[in-house]
Amino acid sequence: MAEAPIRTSELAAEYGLRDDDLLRMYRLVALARAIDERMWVLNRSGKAAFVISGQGHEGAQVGIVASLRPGFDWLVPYYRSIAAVLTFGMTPRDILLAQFARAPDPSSGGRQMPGHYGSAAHNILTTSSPVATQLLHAVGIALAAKIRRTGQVALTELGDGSSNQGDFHEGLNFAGIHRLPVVFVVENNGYAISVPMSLQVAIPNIADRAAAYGFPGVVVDGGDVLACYRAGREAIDRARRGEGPTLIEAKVTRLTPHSSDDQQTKYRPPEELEAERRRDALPRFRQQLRDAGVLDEAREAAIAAEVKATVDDATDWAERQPEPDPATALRHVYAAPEAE
Ligand SMILES: Cc1ncc(C[n+]2csc(CCOP(=O)(O)OP(=O)(O)O)c2C)c(N)n1
Repeated sequence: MAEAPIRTSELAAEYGLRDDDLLRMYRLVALARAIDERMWVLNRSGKAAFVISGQGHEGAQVGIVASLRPGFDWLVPYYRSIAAVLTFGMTPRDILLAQFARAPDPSSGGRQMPGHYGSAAHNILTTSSPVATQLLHAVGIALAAKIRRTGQVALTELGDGSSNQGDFHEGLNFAGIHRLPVVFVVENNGYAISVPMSLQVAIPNIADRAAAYGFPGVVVDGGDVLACYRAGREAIDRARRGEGPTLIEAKVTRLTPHSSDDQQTKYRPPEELEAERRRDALPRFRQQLRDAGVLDEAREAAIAAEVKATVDDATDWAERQPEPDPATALRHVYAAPEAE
């Protein structure tokens, strides 16, 4: 059978993309959502101790990270970065290994709590629990890239609440002074656990803080995958050209409680939760691709079936993997001699 020609719809052309790029992004958003939903099922059925979710953040992450070069640039994630690490090369099996805390888990060998993604093989730095510390790591990586003239870009993600930590301001200040190749992505979901934006900061946009450090701050609708793609591409290109950092604030929505240990109905009214669903990137992107003639029923069904099979495989396979050997409990805690 002859291969179907690669189409470029008007929508794809508007963003300098091809239809298969759009479909790849759509699949990643759908895949991240399906993995996330599976993690909650595993938690509620007693198989996974803890879940911290990226539901409502996927479109922003896929769109923004799409312009990084996997295996060359650096991604410094946080606990909601499931879609970002998938876009940058981690696999659904990798995510599920972390969720089950199994020995082959690339993030930490089953040692960290779930949601602390990392992969040495993919230039994804290990996630650290204290929020905003990752900014300083990304700034350090960007400094090294500048000194070594590698052309690499570091991109880090964080929440709105994390932008009130001292680390955030120190990191942005240093990056601004030295014009480092780093992109800061604040995924503003309106809450830091139960604390709403209005009680966290006295300004409407976190992006405005970039002005104090001498580089652009950009606000983007985090439910609009292609707007995020454009913002990410511009920031990454700018960093690679040596023009310095960008702060992107993606206004996203948090569709789940803060974590599996939280009950958001205690502090979010039902009308708010209902309204938030309308901002979700997944159905919006699906409709956009249907309207543009990129996604038809058959394609949509094929992607859904493939995503389900992939998540089932990752779940069953990861669950069968061995737990870490207790004798190795101190590995990665203390520096080991080089030749052991
Ligand atoms: C330094 C530090 N303080 C407090 C915590 C506990 N904590 C974990 S997540 C979180 C909320 C962070 O909110 P935000 O940055 O808006 O991210 P979100 O979880 O909303 O995506 C807090 C306070 C922490 N992990 N580290």
